Formats: sequence, C-alpha cells, structure tokens
Amino acid sequence: MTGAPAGEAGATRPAPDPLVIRSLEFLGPMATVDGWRPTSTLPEIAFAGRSNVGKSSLLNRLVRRKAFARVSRTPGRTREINFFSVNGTFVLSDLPGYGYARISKARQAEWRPLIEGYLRRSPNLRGVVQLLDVRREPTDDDRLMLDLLADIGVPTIICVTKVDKLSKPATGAQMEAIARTLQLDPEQMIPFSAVTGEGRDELAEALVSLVAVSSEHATDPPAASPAEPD
Ligand SMILES: Nc1nc2c(ncn2[C@@H]2O[C@H](COP(=O)(O)OP(=O)(O)OP(=O)(O)O)[C@@H](O)[C@H]2O)c(=O)[nH]1
Ligand SMILES: [Mg+2]
Repeated sequence: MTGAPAGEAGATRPAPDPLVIRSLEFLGPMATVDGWRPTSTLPEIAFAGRSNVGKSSLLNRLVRRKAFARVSRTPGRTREINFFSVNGTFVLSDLPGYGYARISKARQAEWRPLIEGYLRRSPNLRGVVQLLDVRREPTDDDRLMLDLLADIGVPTIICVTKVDKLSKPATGAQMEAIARTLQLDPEQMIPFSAVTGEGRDELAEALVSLVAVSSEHATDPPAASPAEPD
C-alpha cells in the first residue's frame, strides 16, 4: 500500500465534524437587562425555546459534552442568560426557557424584558437558534418569540427537537404542520434529536456559516468585498 488517501467509490467515511470543540469557557450570567454581560466582541449565537423543549440536551449534543448545560428536573428555574465562549471564536448564549406552565403568570412574563432587552441590544448577535418540540403545538410564547426575532431581523434557525419520539413520516408531517402554522420556511428547519444525535452536524454547520459570514462583515469594508461568482 502506498498510503493513498481513502475516499474511493464505495468507501463510506464519516463526514468531517463541521464544529470540532477544542475549548469551552463559561463567561458568566446576565441576570438583568442592565446587568453584567460579556465584553467580548466575538460573534454571538443565542439559543431560545420554551421550558422543557430540550435546549440543555441540544446544547450538550452540540458541544459533545454530557453535562455542559444542565438537563433539569426542575423546569423553568434558570432565569439568567448564560454565556459560553466556544473555541475562543464565538459566544453561545443560553436564554432562559420561557412559558413553564407551573409557575405563576407574573413569573412567566419575566422572560420577556430580559430576553428582548438582550436580543435588541447585542451588536455581536449573529443568529438565534429557536427550538420547537416536534410533538407540540407552538405556544403563544413561541409566536411572540418568533415575531420578536422577525422584528429584530436576526437570522433564525429553527431546530425541531425530540424527533426520535416520532416515526420518520410522522416527523415529516409534524414539521410541515409547524411550518404552516408559523409560516416558516421548511428550509430553515432542522430536525434534531439529542438521543440519536440526528441534526447535530447540520446545526453545527449552520452555526459555523453564521459565524463565518459575520466575521467577513466585521473585517471587510463593504466596498472591498471581492466579487467571485461561480
Ligand atoms: N426522547 C428525547 N427526549 C429529550 C430530547 N431532548 C430532551 N429530552 C428530554 O426532555 C426533558 C427536558 O430536556 P432539557 O434538555 O432539560 O430541556 P430544557 O429545554 O433545557 O428545559 P429547561 O431548562 O427546564 O427549560 C428531559 O427529560 C430530557 O431528557 C430528545 O431529543 N429526545
Ligand atoms: Mg435547560
């Protein structure tokens, strides 16, 4: 053998990981709109969804750590935005889960000022990953959140979680129903399972693209952008 690279027809090699995690650093929590937030100028990607949608589980899968974000038995408890630096190249912000049914209406409404204040005043925000449970009707809070994201005009990726709980055809049907109900583009929806890992690499790739686009914008003066059609 000459040590020629593999990749001949028929060879099935796993695709390279679009997001190899080399380092993860907790930067701190933001508890109020005017409270502490990271001073970093790295691009930020926020993760949003109703309580129990599977956000902690998705984050753990994404960064390939078992206990990076806590998978909670007491839903609706995290009231802060937690920031993490990934590979020293971008910042992941974990928004508090909203709409937990068993807390009072007043406390349920608490999410809005902090989340909205953060989203509207984050110059480094490059995208939001919005999670929706494949088996559930989108809630009023989900709609509020999506309306807010549309109003801000931030690129949004929809992750439809827990797809391992349904058959493939049922998942497809639910994704279509969710897209119809919320008038979403199915192209921006990623089916995801924290149990099987489905969707992890697709999500990672989407995040890497958002971060890459942002750094081009951040460093290139608009007139200098090279026109390279292909
Ligand atoms: N079958 C299945 N269960 C999941 C999946 N993701 C999360 N779960 C379960 O759903 C429950 C909630 O998951 P979490 O990851 O804690 O959800 P969360 O959105 O972070 O919840 P809060 O932080 O409490 O708002 C847990 O019992 C998880 O084990 C998934 O992809 N498939
Ligand atoms: Mg959680």
